[in-house]
Amino acid sequence: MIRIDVLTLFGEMFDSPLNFSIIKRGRQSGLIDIVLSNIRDFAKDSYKKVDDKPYGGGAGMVLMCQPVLDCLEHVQKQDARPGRVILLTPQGKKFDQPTAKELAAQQRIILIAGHYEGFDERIRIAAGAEEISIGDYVLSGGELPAMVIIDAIVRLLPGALGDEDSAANDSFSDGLLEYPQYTRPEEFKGLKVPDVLLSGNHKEIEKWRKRQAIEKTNENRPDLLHKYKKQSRDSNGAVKKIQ
Ligand code: 4HQ
Repeated sequence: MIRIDVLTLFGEMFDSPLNFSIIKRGRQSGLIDIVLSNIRDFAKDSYKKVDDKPYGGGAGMVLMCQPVLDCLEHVQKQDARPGRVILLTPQGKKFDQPTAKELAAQQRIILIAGHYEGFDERIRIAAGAEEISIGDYVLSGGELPAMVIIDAIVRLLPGALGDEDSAANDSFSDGLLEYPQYTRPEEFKGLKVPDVLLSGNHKEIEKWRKRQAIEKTNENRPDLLHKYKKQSRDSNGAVKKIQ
């Protein structure tokens, strides 16, 4: 069972996301153990202070080394497995599906979420932490990024998704966005389901879906299409035929 620790000042933010749907099922069925710890419990003074002004001046507050590192030491002692320590920060490496797969293969992960403030750099150094960002925008805290990462990991654990679902067909699994899907009725307010999907011709359906996936990726994520073309080159360096 994979263990994910989250160090945070706002554990209540996790209550709802961790208790619905696939994450709830994953916890109930023993696929994953999620342990929240409150950094403020490790504050030393009577005000429970965990942050302070930045040296050199500037706006905002900075999370102090002592409460975060004491909290980390405390959770590390709870389990013999060392665990990768990850700071959620916009300065980190961008989170993506390959990273989710890599993390889903770990035994233990420790996520550190700061709220409002950044981290004293010595937290990263002393903890031997990696830094991960979920995207190029600024949030008010690392809690939502921690939840995003947990969600992406849990659904990749063997047995987390029902039989009918599969992580294999997801967007990104082959480097392209997913093709468009349709369900009943065949016509809605004059909008028809493409004939090919009703044809029963599986080869033609497969070709149509591939073409649509490429068009969608070209339109919305040309950056992904460039990667896809590179990965699709054969041993002679020629681009494999896209039908
Ligand atoms: N923040 N990906 C600032 C983020 C963020 C992101 C988390 C805001 C950390 C201190 N984290 N706090 N984007 O914007 O991970």
